[in-house]
Amino acid sequence: MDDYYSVRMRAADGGAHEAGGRHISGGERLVCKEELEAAVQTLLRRAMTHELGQPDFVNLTVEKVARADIGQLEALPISQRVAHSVAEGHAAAVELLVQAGVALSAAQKGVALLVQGPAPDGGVMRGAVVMDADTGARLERDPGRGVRVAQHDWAPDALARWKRRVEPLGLDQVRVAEALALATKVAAQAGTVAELCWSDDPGYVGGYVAAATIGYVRIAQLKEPGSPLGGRVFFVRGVRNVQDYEAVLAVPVLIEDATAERGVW
Ligand code: PML
Repeated sequence: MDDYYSVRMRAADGGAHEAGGRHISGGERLVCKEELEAAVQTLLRRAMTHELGQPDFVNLTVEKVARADIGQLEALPISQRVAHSVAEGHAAAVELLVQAGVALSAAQKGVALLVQGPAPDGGVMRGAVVMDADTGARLERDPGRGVRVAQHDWAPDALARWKRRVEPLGLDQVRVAEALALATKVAAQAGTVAELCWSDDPGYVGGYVAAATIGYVRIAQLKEPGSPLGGRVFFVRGVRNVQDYEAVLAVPVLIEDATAERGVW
């Protein structure tokens, strides 16, 4: 079996070192050797052409991963909720989070946190908030960094199949595929109750709520156009050690597409 390569990118400005600066963009790939060069190029292009501006710091790392160490997960089924306004989108998000098992007050707190900007300076974080699904307490050790999900991607054939299937719905977009892969990994992790996400790209107002119980539910509008605020909240239960939780989120997995056989998207 050929080895794979994990490719990670983080771009920032206002501080040319790993820890500092304003987060601009990031990306994760897990690819075979033949796809490595293209994956690096695509992530570098993303870093250098982001709508938030040119970074003065780009960290690109490439790491070999033994094929035998890579697990496999089935992509969550995908569905969509209409929202004609931000208020409607937030109401849908809270309703879905509660349906997935998050306490109402914690769900509302998660939404409010992404609205206000979850980092200590009121901006976006590099990773995700980890929130107690019952109390709404924030659990991540560094609220500027949060936790990151690493070493995941679509299995090459699975992505092509999934894209063909969702193309009639207009969902065959890199952004949706990447978000679905990440959400699938987070939802499968012991301790996760649900995830809330909306984009921090000013030009993209959509997001989703995802959980093993409800699948990946896209919500059309969760913020006003032009807003640079967004991010991810992982609602958890029974997670005693966030470092251990994050370590499992970095275990390599490839996402398979088996939803077609189950008759759902
Ligand atoms: C979707 O529309 O389903 C994808 C939302 C992803 C938001 C995060 C991002 O900007 O990538």
